[in-house]
Amino acid sequence: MNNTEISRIFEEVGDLLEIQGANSFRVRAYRMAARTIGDHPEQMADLFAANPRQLEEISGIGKDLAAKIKTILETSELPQLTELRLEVPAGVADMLRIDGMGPKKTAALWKELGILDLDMLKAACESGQVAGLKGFGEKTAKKILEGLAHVAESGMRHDLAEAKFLSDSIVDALQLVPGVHQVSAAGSVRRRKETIGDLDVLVTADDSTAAMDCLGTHPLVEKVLARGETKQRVRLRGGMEMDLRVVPAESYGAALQYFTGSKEHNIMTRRRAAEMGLKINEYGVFRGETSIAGRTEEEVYQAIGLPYIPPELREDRGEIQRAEKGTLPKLLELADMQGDLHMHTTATDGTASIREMIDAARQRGLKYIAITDHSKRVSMANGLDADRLRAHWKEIEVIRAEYTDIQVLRGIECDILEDATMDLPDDVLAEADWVIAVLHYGLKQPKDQIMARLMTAIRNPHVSVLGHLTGRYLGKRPRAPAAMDLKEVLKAAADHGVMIEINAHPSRLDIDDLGAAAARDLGIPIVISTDAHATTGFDVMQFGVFQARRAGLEARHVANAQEWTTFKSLLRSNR
Ligand code: DGT
Ligand code: CA
Ligand code: CA
Repeated sequence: MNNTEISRIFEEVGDLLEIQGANSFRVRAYRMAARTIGDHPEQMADLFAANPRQLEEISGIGKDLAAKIKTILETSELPQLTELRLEVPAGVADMLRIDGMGPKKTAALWKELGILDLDMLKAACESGQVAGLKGFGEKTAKKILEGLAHVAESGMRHDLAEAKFLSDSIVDALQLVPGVHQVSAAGSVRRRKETIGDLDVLVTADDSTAAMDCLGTHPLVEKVLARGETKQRVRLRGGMEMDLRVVPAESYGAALQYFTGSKEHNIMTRRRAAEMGLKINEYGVFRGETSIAGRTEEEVYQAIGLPYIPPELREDRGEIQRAEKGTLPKLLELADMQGDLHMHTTATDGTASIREMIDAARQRGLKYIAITDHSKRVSMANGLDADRLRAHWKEIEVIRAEYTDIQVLRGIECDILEDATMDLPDDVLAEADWVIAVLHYGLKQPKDQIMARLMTAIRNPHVSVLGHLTGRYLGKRPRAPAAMDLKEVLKAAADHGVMIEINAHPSRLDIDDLGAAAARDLGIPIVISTDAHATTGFDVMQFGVFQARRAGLEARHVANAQEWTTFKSLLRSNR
């Protein structure tokens, strides 16, 4: 169990306790512990292995929670959570996935109206029952219906970070099995799609038994759903499912190509093969009965007259034509990233100090960063007003002077208010090295108002970049993007020299791949930033890079993949 998984267990305990109406201090203790553990730079398992007492000494943990962490580390589960899951129906907990529904509203619907799942909730909204409930009303009922539609649309998909973690863990375990030769993730995880339906893994092996036994008894596996000669399907902890396929070595490349997909890309490769008088399937490329390729993916693509196409591009978005013409992009890589331009400190809702964030960034080899705490509208995060922000910037100035190998920009993540004004006055923004303009509130406003707000930010001469532009959330608690004419926003950004962020947080990935490609086509420099709220927050950069690769971006398209001197020349103050 890693910190993320332990953190998720505590978070779920907190949610279920709150739905049950437990003491708010108790609920808060679990939530805080979840966050502390999730953000902790060292693994709980390592701390525990070194000295079990160390867990108790972490601030916000204490004896009681340390004992629970011990149980989780030793047994991979927490009996308390198992009990809570029995007491609170799964369908009730599902209501938390609806945008705007917290534990309080969920509890009211469950206890007052006896609503047990999303279908019952939909019916109760439509019949007016929900609107009639104290504290709800017409508007809330309508919002819940919209949220329900969005949940239904996004289905039970999981975010890439969770899926990739599970997939990597199992690939690593399979690699150690004697007699297993090649192992690879396939499917949407390999294509780095932002959300994942199920996991797909391929192996070649002398005999399939050992590989399947390894998977069947893996600690992350909850249940073996089916097992045949060459295919096994399992359910993992947390609900994801996975297909393992054992394939012959001479077909490995063909199977990897086939099961990596996408289905749409495969339709195009199959069509192309047919036009060449060939047949392509998961066993190989065939001329008549004779296999002419199949051992490697390179060989498969070569057999149909194409260079290797990176998995991230296999979505039938013109990659076959580009491959044919030899114009595939040389995709951005994680190692290209030089800077990170969106992060928080203890001045607002971060858990690390300015100095700790700078040190962690240096350790990761970053050459420049921007410290961008919240503006005052985000009162929940203790957002900064002009005075506090200026004091914060002073502090950054003093600290950054101590460093010669990293540039530290004095930044701000400034809210664009509901009435289409900026949360901080122009004279303050003018003093910043880096201004991220964002929408946090009023995301459900009508399109015209959202557009007016974005235009305010774009026309502001001090705004450097639009952060997490659409405001969407992926994963367990999905939130729809704000209504906007994206093309028009991007055109205006291009005209006014405003950059566009790919927020690398796996539950945001905002702007998405298609949006990033559209921005690139308009010549807008893309910035990929982590939005780190802790020193460990830098680790999500990879997910931003994956999204950029899916957009077909090269290093030259990404502002913070440039050397400091080049990046510096892109700053507004230097133009
Ligand atoms: P997911 O799991 O919904 O996130 O998406 P994928 O792409 O992983 O889809 P999945 O797991 O259903 O299948 C894995 C790959 O197998 C898929 O990307 C392409 C291939 N595949 C599956 N079914 C078909 C099919 O009916 N036709 C073709 N050509 N390929 C298929
Ligand atoms: Ca899949
Ligand atoms: Ca599958």
